[in-house]
Amino acid sequence: MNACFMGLGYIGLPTSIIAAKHGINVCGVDINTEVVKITNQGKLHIIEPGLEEMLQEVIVTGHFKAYVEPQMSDAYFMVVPTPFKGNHEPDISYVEAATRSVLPLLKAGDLYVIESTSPIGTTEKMRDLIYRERPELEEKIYIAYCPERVLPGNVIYELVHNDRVIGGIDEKSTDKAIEFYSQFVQGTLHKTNARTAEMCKLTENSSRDVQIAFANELSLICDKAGINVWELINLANKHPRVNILQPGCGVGGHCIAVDPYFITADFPMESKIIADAREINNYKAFWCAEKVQNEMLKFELKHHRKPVIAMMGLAFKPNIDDLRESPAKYITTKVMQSCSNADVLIVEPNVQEHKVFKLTGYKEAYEKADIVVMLVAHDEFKTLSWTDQKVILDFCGIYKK
Ligand code: SAJ
Repeated sequence: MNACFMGLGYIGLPTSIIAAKHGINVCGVDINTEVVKITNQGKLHIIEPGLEEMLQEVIVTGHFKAYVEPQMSDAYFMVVPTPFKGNHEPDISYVEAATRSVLPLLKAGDLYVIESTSPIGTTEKMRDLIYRERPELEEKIYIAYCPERVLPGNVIYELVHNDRVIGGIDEKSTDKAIEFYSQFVQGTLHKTNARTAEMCKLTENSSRDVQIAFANELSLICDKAGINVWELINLANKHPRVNILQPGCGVGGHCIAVDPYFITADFPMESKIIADAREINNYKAFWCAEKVQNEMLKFELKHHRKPVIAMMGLAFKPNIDDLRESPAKYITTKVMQSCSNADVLIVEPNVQEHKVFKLTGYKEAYEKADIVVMLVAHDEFKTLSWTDQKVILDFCGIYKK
């Protein structure tokens, strides 16, 4: 069987490598020629443990090759980004462009699947586009939506073991897609229709956003009330039916901070909690930046000099090197802009070098700083002991015990 994956990013690349590892002849496509070049050299352009060895293996067996243009296959997978536009409206232009580029290759009996996170109705829109441009294929190809659920850093395991939801535009499409994924997925493949599968992906990430917003809201209340929010959540979670997540300096990444807008853009009247959660989580980062600025002013008034500040962490979550949509990065930038020459030491132990931020080692920054701002709960930071000699703003629960 030949399969063509459109998009060799954080999801498309691992999925196509796993498919190739299971004996499928894979053509991986990316519009970025550099990505295609280095992928064919057996090198990863993303960070994912264990994946590079697997890439080299499937290149040697001849099951995987990367291209700039799609090649004739039996199945086509759209695994391209779906960002949002300025007003938080979803932008499905990449899905559409990828679909248009496989259109001339489609033939009767082929499978077409969208994996990209998409607003409700996208699969039906692409079905209409395909049938409009290739009317002879109407009812002759299989069209389905199958979102991914993997957590970066644990992709190889999760791609194989997580359950998946698969929704076709009709039952035979669902069955055909299930047949494909069952070649390498060991988790259960759950059947539904395309619209439910699209909404399911948005629901999963919105649910997490709402739950984190609840924790972040508690952190704001507790700060005013003089209560340790970490102790509070720990105690509340002792109730058998309560399971509150952890507050932090905001919600980042390219999924949870983005996907809820795909619901709110289409259903603004109905999606009140989902919209509020987005606002609360965005506000939390702004609030953290204000807190730091206030502490800087207090320090200056008391000591008649500017403080040295350590901004601990830039990544969007603990123990990764991914800085995209990171609230820690936003807070650090805001503090730097307002610091009027105070000494700001920036720490990110998972990144060697950065184009914009001059990085300092975490121990050195901690030692030198008057104000230490814990932004991301990286393991390294947990080795730094609490001291009353410094002002420590712990936004991510390093010292929760
Ligand atoms: N966060 C908190 N408190 C928590 C948990 C997370 O503040 O208790 C923050 C993190 O620091 C981070 C953000 O939320 O800034 C998102 O991190 P995450 O670990 O919750 O999720 P992602 O974005 O890495 O991956 C999510 C996952 N979705 C769900 O857990 C429902 C993953 O399974 C999806 O595949 C991925 O989105 C995606 O691609 O959609």
